[in-house]
Amino acid sequence: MSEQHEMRLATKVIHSGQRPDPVTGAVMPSISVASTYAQSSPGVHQGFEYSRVQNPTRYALERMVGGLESAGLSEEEDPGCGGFAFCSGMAAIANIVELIPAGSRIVAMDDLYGGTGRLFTQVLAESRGMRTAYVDLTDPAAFERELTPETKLVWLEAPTNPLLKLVDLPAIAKIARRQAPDAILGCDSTFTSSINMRPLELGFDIAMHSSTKFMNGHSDAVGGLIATNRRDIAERLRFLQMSVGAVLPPFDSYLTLRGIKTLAIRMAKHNESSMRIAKFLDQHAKVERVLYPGLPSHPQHELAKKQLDGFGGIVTIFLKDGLEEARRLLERVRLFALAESLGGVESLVEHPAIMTHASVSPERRAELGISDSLVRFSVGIEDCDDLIADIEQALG
Ligand code: P1T
Repeated sequence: MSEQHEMRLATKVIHSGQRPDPVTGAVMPSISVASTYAQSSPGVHQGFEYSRVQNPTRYALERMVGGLESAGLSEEEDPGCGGFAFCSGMAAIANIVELIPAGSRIVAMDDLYGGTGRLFTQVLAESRGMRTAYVDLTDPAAFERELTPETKLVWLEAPTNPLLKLVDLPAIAKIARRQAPDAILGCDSTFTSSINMRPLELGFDIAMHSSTKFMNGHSDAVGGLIATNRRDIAERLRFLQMSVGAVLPPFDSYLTLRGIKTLAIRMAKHNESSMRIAKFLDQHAKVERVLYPGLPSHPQHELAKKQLDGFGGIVTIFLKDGLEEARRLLERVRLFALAESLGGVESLVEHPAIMTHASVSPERRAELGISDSLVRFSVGIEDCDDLIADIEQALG
């Protein structure tokens, strides 16, 4: 691993945790589909017993994730070097919450993917008595007020979905370590991928991705990834992965690993084109306001410059004319597909209030500012001039 720490990210995405097949020399792992492995005597095997527990293709992906996120665990400490692959982003988050006792308090960012809030409030509150306080973590003082010693998990996204709010991770970590030393600090890094930000390097315990998005990047596999630099968490999470069984299957593990190989060049293009599109939209007469961390008008632009290695592939706008205008835009786009999800090579656009954040109550959406005039673009890696032309014609 020490060699891998010296690699830069564009090299890590190709080589982290990878080695040629010891038998054939193949430079990519095979898709290992066997559900079980032969033993020479009961309990005597080559480290593989049953595919839910150990799978070589999944391990190759997991070691990649551990390396990308600077988890720093050796293969002896954890077979995935601190990286874990689950069958969806939601399954990854659900397993993380299994790390803390029933009845625990969670302090979470107020702006979250709708499905995450639904899991905390409509599932885990009932099944495990979890109590979640939603706080605007852009304000560390507000976080400090909500943080009790009973808090067992701090959960946030940065930038958030869909409002692209940023959180000062080292500042949050400092307060949490002082006031709630038992709390596990987790960051959903879906919007940055491992290229634009790495939470473990900023004092957090867990980085998590919906790999359905940028990490895989090709809109052809649903998955969730986790990395941790804490041995105790890795050990428990490995146990949970085996016990709960929400593992990423071999073929999806292979696709995700293949996708990650181009992550660095894809993110460079997402970052570059999104900046251009954000500037274009910022000048457009029908647009009320553009939210993009790379624009000086973003309220946390200075933090974005400090904390992010790229401003990301998502641009969110408020239109002047509300739902009518939003509908017209969403029905008229030709290259951008009107669809949920984000982070793929193809450009997507969606309406958070009706689509991804429909599970957030209308009152809560109003409080947060997820209005009917809000539209979220996921900028793909097509020629940016074509994308701008598409938005221009759709806005009429
Ligand atoms: O869809 P799944 O792989 O289970 O991941 C859920 C998830 C978790 N975290 C964030 C920040 C997400 O954005 C998502 C999924 N989001 C969408 C489908 C979306 O369009 O926003």
